[in-house]
Amino acid sequence: LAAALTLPYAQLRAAHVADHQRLFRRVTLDLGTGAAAALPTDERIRRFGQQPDPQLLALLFQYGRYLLIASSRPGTQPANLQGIWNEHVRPPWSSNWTLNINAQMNYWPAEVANLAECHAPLLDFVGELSANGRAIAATNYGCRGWVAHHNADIWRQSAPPGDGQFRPVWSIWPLGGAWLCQHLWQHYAFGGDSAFLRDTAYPLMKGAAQFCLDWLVEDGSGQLVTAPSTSPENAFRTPGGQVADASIASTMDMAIIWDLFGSCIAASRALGADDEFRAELERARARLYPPRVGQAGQLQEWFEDWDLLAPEPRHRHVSHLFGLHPGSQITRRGTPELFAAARRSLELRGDAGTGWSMAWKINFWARLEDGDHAYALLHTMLRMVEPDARGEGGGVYPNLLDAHPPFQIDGNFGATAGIAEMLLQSHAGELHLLPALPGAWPSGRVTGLRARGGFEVAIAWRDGQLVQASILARLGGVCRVRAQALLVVECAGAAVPAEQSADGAWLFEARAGQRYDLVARE
Ligand code: FUC
Repeated sequence: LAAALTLPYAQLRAAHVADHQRLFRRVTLDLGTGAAAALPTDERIRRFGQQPDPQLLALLFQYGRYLLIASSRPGTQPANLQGIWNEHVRPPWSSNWTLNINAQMNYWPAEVANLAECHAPLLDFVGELSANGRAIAATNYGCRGWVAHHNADIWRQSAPPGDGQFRPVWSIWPLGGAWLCQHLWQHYAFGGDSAFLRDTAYPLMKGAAQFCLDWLVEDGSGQLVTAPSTSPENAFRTPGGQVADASIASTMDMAIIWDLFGSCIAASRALGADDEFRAELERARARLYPPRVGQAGQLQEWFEDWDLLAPEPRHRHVSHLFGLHPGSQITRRGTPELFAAARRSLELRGDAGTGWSMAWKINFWARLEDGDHAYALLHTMLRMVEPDARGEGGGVYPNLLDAHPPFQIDGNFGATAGIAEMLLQSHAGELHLLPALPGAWPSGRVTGLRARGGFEVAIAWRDGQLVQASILARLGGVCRVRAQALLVVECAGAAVPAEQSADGAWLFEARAGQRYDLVARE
């Protein structure tokens, strides 16, 4: 503040605006507009659904980007449950970082919505957390590597919360660090910074993977399971009627470990290092207890098919679908049976929930390529919540901040990520343009979204059809694109040879630094 006071107001403001715009203007989203856009935000939220107001969703998307720009910059703390907007002396859940969904959700938009430098505080946090995490892994578990549990704070505490008094649903969940490692790998997957991968990300990912290797045990049939194991914050009921928290091999445990081992394998390959450890991970990954389809056609949440007996069938956490999002184990074209089962699980869970729960479901429905259902959730999420409301019904406050309730910022970030996911996906080894476009957005345009592999993408559509896209290849290499339309690829006005794969994707060779225009063939 002392430094700020030395500058005249106009100069300070100009510096602030320039700093903000440098990041903010990288992405534009136009979903159309209407008369409602001239109204104050609270009135627009109240009227949403009664008169068309697509711009309010573009605003919600950009608001999440604004909040990340304003609260998470290199050298700051990562965005926590209330971000820098906490108003309480004793805030809900201590304004901490909850690691079984909330802190990660805050950073889902960082890479895709072109704010990679705003990811830095979380990436640093992982390194800091691993220091305590190493001691906890050795002391509590006798395991190598590092571990973090359900909750962390400004002192980077990584021990199980609850002083031995909490229910297992909170205290027995040693996968928080492993999940956080996904962010390290994704930062590399989007941006391709090999020095970051070698010096920062891989050592931390390896440490988390070492913990998991030591934590896994054989189940008697040669498969590897976690034990004891919980599915964040949810309980189950056995056919005998016993309600309990802890079992073995919850689907989420196994999916996080599958994801972490996979990214460690890919990282060590990209670095050309650590062959022996890679082989160890490959052997273990093949033996992980796999995801299962239960009697209702659902993806099982538990080791046994207990989902239909659950005491809370509509529980806000949807942990067992980690492999659908933010993981990539379950994809439409790669694992059609599990993909259908994930859809069934989501139907059984329903749409209602806290703010972040609805935001996660937007991302799930986008991955399920059901734009209309994702849109329906956006609509539900724009339910106005009065500032003093309590309870489970999420929505937004008059200023668009997410209501848990009370206020929790994760739902804002999750909604931004979800809208991006409706327009562009890149988790399945290809750029999927408009994978989940809802009927409510017939025409529009987005620019500046990022995709894994170092691509930056702009897309324009009309009457629900892709018209044109532009792909800037920052790193180069084979670019694999999926779109509803047949594509013509050009670079600087000249045709680029593109071939179509058996399953309908388009492939062309991209050179680093070049921009490619993709035009839908009439
Ligand atoms: C988890 C969630 C709650 C809340 C809290 C901060 O415990 O289950 O809904 O988001 O974190």
